[in-house]
Amino acid sequence: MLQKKSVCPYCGIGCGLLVDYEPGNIVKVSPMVDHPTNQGLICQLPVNLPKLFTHKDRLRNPMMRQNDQLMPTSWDKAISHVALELNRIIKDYGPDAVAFFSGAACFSEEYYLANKLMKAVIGSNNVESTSRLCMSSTAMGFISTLGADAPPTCYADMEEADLFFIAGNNMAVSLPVIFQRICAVREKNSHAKVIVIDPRITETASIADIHLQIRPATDVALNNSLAYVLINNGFVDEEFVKKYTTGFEDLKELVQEYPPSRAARITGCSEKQIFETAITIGQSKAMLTFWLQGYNQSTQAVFKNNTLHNLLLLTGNYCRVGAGPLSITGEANTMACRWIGALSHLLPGMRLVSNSRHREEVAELWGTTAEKINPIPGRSIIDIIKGLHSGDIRALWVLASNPAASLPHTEWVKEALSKAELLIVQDIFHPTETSMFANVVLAGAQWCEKTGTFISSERRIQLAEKVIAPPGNAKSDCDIICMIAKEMGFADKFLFTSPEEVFEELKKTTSGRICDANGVSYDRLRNSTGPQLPCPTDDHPGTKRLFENMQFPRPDGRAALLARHFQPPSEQTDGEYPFALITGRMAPQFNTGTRTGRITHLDTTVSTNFVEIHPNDAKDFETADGDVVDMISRRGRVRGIVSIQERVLPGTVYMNLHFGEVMSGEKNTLANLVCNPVYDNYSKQPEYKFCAVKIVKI
Ligand SMILES: Nc1nc2c(c(=O)[nH]1)N[C@H]1C(S)=C(S)[C@@H](COP(=O)(O)OP(=O)(O)OC[C@H]3O[C@@H](n4cnc5c(=O)[nH]c(N)nc54)[C@H](O)[C@@H]3O)O[C@H]1N2
Ligand SMILES: Nc1nc2c(c(=O)[nH]1)N[C@H]1C(S)=C(S)[C@@H](COP(=O)(O)OP(=O)(O)OC[C@H]3O[C@@H](n4cnc5c(=O)[nH]c(N)nc54)[C@H](O)[C@@H]3O)O[C@H]1N2
Ligand code: SF4
Ligand SMILES: [Mo]
Repeated sequence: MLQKKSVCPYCGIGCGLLVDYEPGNIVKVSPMVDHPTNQGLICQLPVNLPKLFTHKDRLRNPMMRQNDQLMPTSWDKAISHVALELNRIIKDYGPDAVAFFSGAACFSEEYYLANKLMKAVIGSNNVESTSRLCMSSTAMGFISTLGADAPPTCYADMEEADLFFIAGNNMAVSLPVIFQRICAVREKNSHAKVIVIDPRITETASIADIHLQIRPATDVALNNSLAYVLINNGFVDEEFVKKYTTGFEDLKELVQEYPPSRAARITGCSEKQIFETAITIGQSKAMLTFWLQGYNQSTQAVFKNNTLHNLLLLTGNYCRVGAGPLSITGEANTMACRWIGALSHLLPGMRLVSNSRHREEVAELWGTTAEKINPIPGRSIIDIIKGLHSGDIRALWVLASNPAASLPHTEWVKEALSKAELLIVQDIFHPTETSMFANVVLAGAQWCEKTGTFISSERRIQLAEKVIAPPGNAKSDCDIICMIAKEMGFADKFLFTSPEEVFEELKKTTSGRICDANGVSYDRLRNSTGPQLPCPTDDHPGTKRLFENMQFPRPDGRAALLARHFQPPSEQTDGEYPFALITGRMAPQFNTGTRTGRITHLDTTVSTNFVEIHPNDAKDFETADGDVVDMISRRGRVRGIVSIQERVLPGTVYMNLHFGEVMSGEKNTLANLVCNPVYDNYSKQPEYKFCAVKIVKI
């Protein structure tokens, strides 16, 4: 048996994996024991990966729509059609009529190429990735609080912390390896404490010393109240605040409006619990905070992030061993999407399209002029969907994403996709909810069938190499993007013959930036588990923690304490729509389930979607376990089986996001049918975690 080391292609923790293979066949995936991230740990998702390589739905050839049917075709025909149509639409309607949207499962090299083609050559900033749906609020939180989208901590801080503050993150399900590491710390250190903030009694809450079962969308009020108690009870690290932060007086004044008595009314947590939580924070020696979609997928998402940073800064828990914000990203390469600039306002190397110096720097590296790069940020993905409806966007190119299932308000999204003059879907499977709408489907190679790099949540860059050939005529996403660029007439900027050559170019865009990767080469990565960025030179060991000198990349060098008021979510429950719906994840499925849903073993654990409802509400609505109900919002209707659970708050209901029609075989089981396509104004991340619904028995 042959063996190669690799990196997990699912979540953003970046666990090191060993792939056992024989020629043409992936046999087994197991955890690396000597990997600093997972240290021999693994979750169930990658273990089942070998089954994906031989699945009957794997794309082996590109497909084109003929007489309203998608039929296999040759690469020549598919690429020539894509290039002709893109060029026609650009000529007729201008470059802004074209948009690109990707998931975060691809390699950094692939995002780099697509971004270059769109922003440097086509001249459209409408480049988006699922980082928008997942991490744009965290990114804006970091930018506003500390001056750059630069997560400062590392996983090794977990073994040094004595308090874990876990808010809006069900890590026992979604980030099992991180959860296992925290459980191990707790076993070793009886003083280490866990605070969980979640409206549900989650698997993660089962290890909590304090669980605040907060009303959904009210975290800003809670965080302000915790700051109130810290400030008014002498728990502020005054020297730290004075030397390294700005904004204390404004924050102090604002939080006086959030005494625990008021916060208790807003959040539903008790005054005593709020007080006890603040005291626990104040007394801890090293607090590490985790947060994810319970914060990020909300119209107050960036404010939730800012007010959490406030708690760390007030107590001096920033950028020192064991303390600080440890932000874990969702999909494998979300961090790279942010740093490589696969969002509509960004350029590679943590630069902004709106900054003239940044445009000049990138234009020089891209062999073009700064004028070619549009200074106005492009559309967010929700605004791209609006653009398809209005006719401002005519062509959408989707790479490794399934927006027909992952975006909120499914019928509205599907209607938009069907209006596109050109919908290109580049995936590894067909059908997906999105590929069914495509004019052209491009057959991509998946993990282990191509080579490239991932950047993990702790800024570790790692190489995942090709182990077997892709099936049939499928090609790497790098190759496909280059073929399209060449056919459109831009061969000179896409003369790459390997992902390594792309990496060598990409690297140059990071020089002198926080994401500096100039000390990284494929050879170095082959022989190591990868350094943490920045890593500017060949002999640099990488950077475990950022800003240890407490100099922050804001104009005054200080981190900002930000005074942010609480506001309710954009949609309210009322007599007609009495329940607040939360959507989230379960362990055996990943996102829209195009991969995990196809593995029979996993698929059979739960075969249809369910609605968790509190026993009191179930009594009021006369529903029983196993009843089939429809949940109806102001936008749509979704079906599920009732699961009566003490774990949800009365007045809230919970549903998984995973069950699209391809997985369930039914058109009405996807939570996004009812979700709300409104977003946080600062991050443009949608509010997946709150919408008003009613329940009717079927
Ligand atoms: N098995 C598995 N693992 C995954 C994924 C998967 O699909 N399956 N997806 C990956 C991806 S892309 C991501 S982004 C991560 C997501 O990982 P998580 O963010 O942990 O997952 P979610 O279940 O979406 O939401 C987390 C929690 O937020 C809570 N919540 C909802 N509203 C609020 C609120 O207003 N305040 C607070 N404090 N909490 C709230 C929910 O009750 C839920 O328990 O998981 C990654 N890992
Ligand atoms: N209601 C609700 N909706 C949500 C969320 C929620 O909590 N609630 N969470 C949101 C979040 S955090 C996220 S990250 C998004 C995820 O949204 P998506 O990224 O749209 O969902 P995935 O299911 O991960 O889709 C990834 C696609 O990439 C394909 N793929 C995998 N590897 C490759 C490859 O190497 N090449 C190519 N070409 N294709 C590949 C897979 O087959 C799949 O179709 O969903 C969001 N949607
Ligand atoms: S925890 Fe995340 S990175 Fe680690 S094995 Fe599971 S899915 Fe992969
Ligand atoms: Mo995500």
